[in-house]
Amino acid sequence: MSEIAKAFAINDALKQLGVEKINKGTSTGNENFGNGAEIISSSPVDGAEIARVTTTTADDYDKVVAAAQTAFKDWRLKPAPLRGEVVRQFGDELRRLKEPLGKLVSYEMGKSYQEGLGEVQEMIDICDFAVGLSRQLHGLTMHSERPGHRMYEQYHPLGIVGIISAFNFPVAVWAWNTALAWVCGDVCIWKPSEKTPLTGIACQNIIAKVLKDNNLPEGISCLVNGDYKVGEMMTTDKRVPLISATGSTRMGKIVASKVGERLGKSLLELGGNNAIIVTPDADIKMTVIGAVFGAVGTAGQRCTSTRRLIVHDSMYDKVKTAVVDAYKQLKIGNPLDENNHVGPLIDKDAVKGYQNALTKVVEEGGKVIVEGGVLEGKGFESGCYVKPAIAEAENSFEIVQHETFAPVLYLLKYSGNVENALDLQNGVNQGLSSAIMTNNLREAEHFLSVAGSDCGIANVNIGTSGAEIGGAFGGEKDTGGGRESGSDAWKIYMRRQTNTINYTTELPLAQGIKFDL
Ligand code: UN1
Repeated sequence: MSEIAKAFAINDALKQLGVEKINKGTSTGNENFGNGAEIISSSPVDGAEIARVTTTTADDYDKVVAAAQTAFKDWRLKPAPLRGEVVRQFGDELRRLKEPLGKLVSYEMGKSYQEGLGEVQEMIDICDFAVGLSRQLHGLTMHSERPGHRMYEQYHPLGIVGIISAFNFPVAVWAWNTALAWVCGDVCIWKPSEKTPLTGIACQNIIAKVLKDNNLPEGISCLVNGDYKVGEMMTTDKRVPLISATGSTRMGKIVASKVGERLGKSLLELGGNNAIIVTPDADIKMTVIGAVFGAVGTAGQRCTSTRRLIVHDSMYDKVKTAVVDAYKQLKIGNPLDENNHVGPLIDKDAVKGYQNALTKVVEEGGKVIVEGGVLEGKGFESGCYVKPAIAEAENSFEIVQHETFAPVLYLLKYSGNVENALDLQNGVNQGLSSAIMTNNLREAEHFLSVAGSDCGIANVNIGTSGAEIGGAFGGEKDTGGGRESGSDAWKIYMRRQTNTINYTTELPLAQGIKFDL
């Protein structure tokens, strides 16, 4: 074990979470199994192996689906507020285990400990939200056009929800989905990223205990592990009516077509290419904080990370100097040390993607103004630590159009009015998050109007990342169109049924059609 891991008492955290050196990566709740090859979970923090997790074979998968189907028959009959009570208990367990789980998230994924704790907090928040929601799964009552008829709608659970999550938010995105799906009466099968399998086991252990303590059937929460082949078992499986997938646009297109082929539902939360527009009326101090956190927080590995800064020409030099100066203050290193701002990328492939972006932007005519580079030497043995970089670029560059999951920020210039900035901002295929920095009401409202940002998230005087759970989260265009988390995102986890009841002795037909026998 490395000095870093020792100092951070990782072993204690693993013990508290019940994860071991070798873990069975398939679980129906009471039973853990997994007969497939092992995945090695290693930490990008120090390059050390944390543990191994066995993957899910086709037979294992069928066993999981059978347990989930059985559990659904029971779970769907429980009153929704009772399901909410179970989610409340899950939230309490997360409160109790916030520190060890936050530590494991940080160590396995490489984000700062503060962000690891923040991620567990998002899980707790969505549990609280779901508990309230369990008493609010409302449908509407409509007026029938026929006398003596009553029409209303109700929402029923779908059945099995398949969740495919990404490495960058290894636990929160699962919780957004699963906490809502559970109160809706669904059961879940989760495939975490093969880059962060251990946090998945830790979460499954937490919920399995809650379900057991409540004498609930196993199978309400299930876990599978493996690469895209295990994902494909889920996406092609008619027994799984909804697939919620988070990841790249490339992956999302494959998921959408597989699920679409069988007319299943998919909830897609895919790539972003998020911009902050900085207008002549922007507060520079706020702009710098928003832009720098957005670009380098989580080492640029959020789907909401700020990739483009679109600055008015009258402010350009000022903003450029302020942001470049701020980058000079950044400390890169062990993310478990609170003094550091930027931790490692997830793995060496991500480092390659980062290097490629910096080469490409220069090839296309851009100019690097904050040099990047891979850090070497003591503390950087994992080979995953990179320097956050900034390049002046054009929106039309191929590399600027592409989402690179790394701390590379492109500076773009606009002139004239805010419409010109919006043309740039909307001029990419992705449509997740967007922001404007301005104290000008007209510009702000225009940005939010129908002619403004085309993204699922549009913020004023806030950066692009760090959304709260209360709003619906997701985006348009190549981001996939899905909405998770707050607002009425719960509706995708349920099927809507329209019910019309005739309490007369006649049988009038709708639209006044006569059909007399
Ligand atoms: C993601 O990167 O997939 O808004 C999710 C944010 C976080 C969630 C990001 N609350 O940045």
